[in-house]
Amino acid sequence: MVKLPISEPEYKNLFTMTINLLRLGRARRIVLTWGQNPSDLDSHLLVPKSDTDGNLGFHIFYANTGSDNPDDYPYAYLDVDDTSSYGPETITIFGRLNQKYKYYVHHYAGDGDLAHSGAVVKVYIGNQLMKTYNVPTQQVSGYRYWYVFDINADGTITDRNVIQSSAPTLP
Ligand SMILES: [Ca+2]
Repeated sequence: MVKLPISEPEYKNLFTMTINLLRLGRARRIVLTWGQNPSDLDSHLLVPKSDTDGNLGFHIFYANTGSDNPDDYPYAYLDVDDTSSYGPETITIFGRLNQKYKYYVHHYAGDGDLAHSGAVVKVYIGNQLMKTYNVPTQQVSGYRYWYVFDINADGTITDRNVIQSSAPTLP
């Protein structure tokens, strides 16, 4: 019989921790930063419905931040709502559902507009930088949504990168 150098509960804890670290290593992180103005940009992620539940999808934003438990739908969460310039705001996606996601930024409050915000969105898988988006520099007055990208059902990313008048919606 093999004797473990640690107790069974300790072993189970170590196992769970290791699995969670592996998951974090594959997690996608979407990081939004910006300049001084406007003071409050917001990160939004539209998560499709789960494969098993009959839900209608999930809208992650400051008032509905998702779950930081990788086992719980929507398998994604927003860490903070920065309201006083610069960011960062980070949305982490632990597990990807095999349907389309949409990510966008909303100019919620503050002077100026998106095109002059200096906003940048970076997408990482683990610690590897996969994509960098700079906000378009042409602004239509009153347009407050920067639709940045989709994550497709197969995991590839489709660039959108447009400033528009309304928020994207779930399919
Ligand atoms: Ca914010």
